[in-house]
Amino acid sequence: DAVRPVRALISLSDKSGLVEVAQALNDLGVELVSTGGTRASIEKAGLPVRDVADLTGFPEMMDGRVKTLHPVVHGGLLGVRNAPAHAEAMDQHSIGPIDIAWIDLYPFESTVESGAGFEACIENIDIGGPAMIRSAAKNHGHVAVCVDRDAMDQVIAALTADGATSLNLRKQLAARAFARTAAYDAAVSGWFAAQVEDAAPLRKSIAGTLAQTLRYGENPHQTGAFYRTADRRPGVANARQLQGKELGYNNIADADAACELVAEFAEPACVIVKHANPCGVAVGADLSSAYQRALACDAVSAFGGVVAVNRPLTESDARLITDIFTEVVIAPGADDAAMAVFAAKKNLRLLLTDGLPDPMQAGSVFRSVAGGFLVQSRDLARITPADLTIVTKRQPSDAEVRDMLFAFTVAKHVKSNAIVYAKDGQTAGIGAGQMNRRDSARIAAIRAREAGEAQGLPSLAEGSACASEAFFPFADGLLEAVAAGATSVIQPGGSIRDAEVIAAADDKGIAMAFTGARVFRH
Ligand code: 93A
Repeated sequence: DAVRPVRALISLSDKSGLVEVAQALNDLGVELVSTGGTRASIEKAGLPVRDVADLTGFPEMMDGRVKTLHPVVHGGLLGVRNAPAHAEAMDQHSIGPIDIAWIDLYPFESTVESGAGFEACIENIDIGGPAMIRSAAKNHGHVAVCVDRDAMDQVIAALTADGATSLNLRKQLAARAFARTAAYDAAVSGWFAAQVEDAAPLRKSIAGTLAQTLRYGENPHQTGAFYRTADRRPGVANARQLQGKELGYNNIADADAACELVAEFAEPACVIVKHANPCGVAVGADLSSAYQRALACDAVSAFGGVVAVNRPLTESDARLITDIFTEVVIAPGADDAAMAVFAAKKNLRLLLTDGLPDPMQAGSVFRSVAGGFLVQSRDLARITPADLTIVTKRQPSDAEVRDMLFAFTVAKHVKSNAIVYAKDGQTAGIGAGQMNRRDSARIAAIRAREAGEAQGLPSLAEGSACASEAFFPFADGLLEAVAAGATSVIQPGGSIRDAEVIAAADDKGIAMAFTGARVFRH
């Protein structure tokens, strides 16, 4: 199993450590063969090295695109030394064995990262390098393949100690080599898909790079990791963390939920999220007022929540937000004075996104199921006044229409069944994730009543718009909303009992609009 190497092929774009390794191999009596640039570096250090062109009998050509793609190179890497037919072929065609290959590949990933243009990225797709790495790794029975300096050091250590590489070591190196070429190809395919306008959005959004290994997943006994996709949408994955403890799995999920919702609003807005659902959402004249109004919806749930805003934060905003315990703040920016206020709260995680995710940007959403995963396009439903059909005798006022649309936008970001009461650009009560709509309507009513009580006011749902993210299958849910104080209702419509639900609305004298679009979220 031990291989005493006679010849090594070295082909590196990044020449750091090259001379040191070449010297070590030379001292160990291993002959060196290299491609143009690599050979020049070794020669400059005064060490003996052969040009691969001497072996192939062909010069490097086509701007280096073809330098090692030749039977003499691949035969030397792939030939099974103890297979008679292979040995005969090597003999017949003067193919000398190559026992060590150290190859690093053109720097495709860093070229893309640097923002280089299309042609430069294409030219940095290595063809000959991966071919050699795969040849050498396949033939690990006879060849030690190195894809980084660390692997090369392991080989030199083995040669220094035993004068040979063991099969066990060569197998480990081969596994690492195939992992490297797979990752390289994934980077190429992900980038390429993103260059093609109509490329399947799935390919574009699942081509991810590891952003962070998480301390754990949703629970401490689960592992977790965070990947960034190639579409570079502004938001939590591309945010800068300025301070605070390391982000956890749930922090990231909640920060995303908050940031995606707050980005829906044109006016200064604030969203407070707990357990993936908003507990307070409001717009205001400025962020401070939006935050105070969002907090007033449900100050109990807001404790330890995630706060998202859609404008850069100022000092006064930061003072208000740091008044209660908040886990994460995510904003497009923050001025120096605001950052100084946050800095005093060491544990608070401050994320700056330098932009907002475009709610209308196409993309894909995934969810795993046993033995597979589901993919769907992002929910791009956006309801405008023109989309509404008023189905009741009473027409809503302009203020009611504004509240309806605000409430429906929030409902799109609440787990189903979702009921949202809202008034004057502020949520009054949110009912999330119940298995029947009437319960969601009741829970939202309790929140609105308690929030009112906390401020010495009647229920915040008095005079509110009620949004339901899917149709009311019966009149009972609508009647709960009316009992809570709602004077207008917005819902998709489309139930076989719509007539019954409309009749109940007319009976109570409220205004109701159908959107025609459902915005489930599970
Ligand atoms: O252009 S290639 O795809 N065609 C080849 O035949 C080839 N052979 C080696 N790229 C090729 N390489 C790559 O050249 C290696 O992977 C290495 O990264 C680089 C080293 O080139 P040089 O020694 O000329 O600096």
